[in-house]
Amino acid sequence: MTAIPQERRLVTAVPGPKSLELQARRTATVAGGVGSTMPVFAARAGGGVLEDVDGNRFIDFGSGIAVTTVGASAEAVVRRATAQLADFTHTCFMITPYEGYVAVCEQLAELTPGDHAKKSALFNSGAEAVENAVKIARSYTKRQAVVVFDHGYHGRTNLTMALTAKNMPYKNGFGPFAPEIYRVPVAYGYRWPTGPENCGPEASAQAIDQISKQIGAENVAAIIIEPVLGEGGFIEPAKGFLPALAKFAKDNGIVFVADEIQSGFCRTGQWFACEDEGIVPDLITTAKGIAGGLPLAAVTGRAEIMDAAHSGGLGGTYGGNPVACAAALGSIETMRELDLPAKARRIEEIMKARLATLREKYDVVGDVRGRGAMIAIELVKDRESKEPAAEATAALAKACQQAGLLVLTCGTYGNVLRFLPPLVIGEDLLNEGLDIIEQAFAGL
Ligand code: PLZ
Repeated sequence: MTAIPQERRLVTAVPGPKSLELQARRTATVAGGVGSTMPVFAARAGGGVLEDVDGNRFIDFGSGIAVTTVGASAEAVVRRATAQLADFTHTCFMITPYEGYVAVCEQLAELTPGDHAKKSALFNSGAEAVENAVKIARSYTKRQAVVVFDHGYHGRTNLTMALTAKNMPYKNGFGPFAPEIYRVPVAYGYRWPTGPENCGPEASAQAIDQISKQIGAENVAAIIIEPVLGEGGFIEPAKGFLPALAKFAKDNGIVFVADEIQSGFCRTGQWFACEDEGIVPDLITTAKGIAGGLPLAAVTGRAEIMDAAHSGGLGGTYGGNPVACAAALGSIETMRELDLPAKARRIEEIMKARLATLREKYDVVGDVRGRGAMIAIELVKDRESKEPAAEATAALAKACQQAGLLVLTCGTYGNVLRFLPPLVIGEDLLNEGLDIIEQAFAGL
């Protein structure tokens, strides 16, 4: 493995000539519905840097949407996945099982919150994990309704489109959607009408009231929530909201599902974001960071719930592919060895300090929030009306990208700049990335 130099370097225009050439081939042959944030094609990546086909090196504040937490070519991931590739690529766990799958489930049982007996099932993508959490919860409770939240994101398959809040680009024209899905308010502190201090109790009371009156708690199989909402805008539910819903679920025999696909695996400074308020979910869905870039996802939870589905009821040809499992074991090993939760907390410290000065300087910065290496700026046209500033957000992201920093946007209103650096990024690169963000604001 050739380690990629950990430095930003721009040697051509962005995009450069080779990327433009590939772009033309892509336009001719890749479906238009598949978009890309960056106009450049990747050649290699590792640590906190992504190099394009023209030799430009970008500082990576995106991690392929919170996936390459350990970097895009972490030593232990490459070593273990390579060894597994040489042994066998696939047998299908449903046909001939193998140890790697079991070892990943053991790790999940150990690392996820709670000391109860746990079991897991492995899948290929986050959306697939969420779909299976719903299957398992329905099987266990013998109920059908599923409760999700404003600004929630859970995937692009038919069931998970129904669970996802935002119409464009995820749902528009793709219906009809799955039935028995109900959406209730979430504790979005920054935009709560009576202020962030009242938000937790008021939002949880509203959500619980709607569930009770509109669905009936006794009909609800699962409540599914991201402990820090990702695509919806890096919204940390105001304090008290998650515990109130978890308690309501427990009191009413509802399976409480934490979707930690984006927030999990060290991202927020803890192994899982729901630990922040001591939540012990009945089921937890994971993907993204779990396997250092290889496709793997899981549902982990209370053994009695996980065992509710009949034998043969859960699975899929590739679920828990042996190479992806080997990569996951390498990724988890790296997280433990480098103490990546601590690294995420350090990233938060550095970023929050720098972004606080931006907030003082520029009125367009409405809110700075997030935890660990899951940090965001919400942009507004003015602080009084909080009218979302989507155009400024897009312009800032583009300016950063042109200067050699890969940043992403998110949010229901498209007005959130989000930062998801690999947790192994060097502090120099992190600070250089923040310099570029500062310059982008200065040039707005
Ligand atoms: N649940 C909380 O964040 C994936 C998707 C971006 P898949 N988020 C990034 C896009 O435009 O498709 C995600 C998530 C949470 C579920 C998912 C779905 O995970 O692996 O993309 O299916």
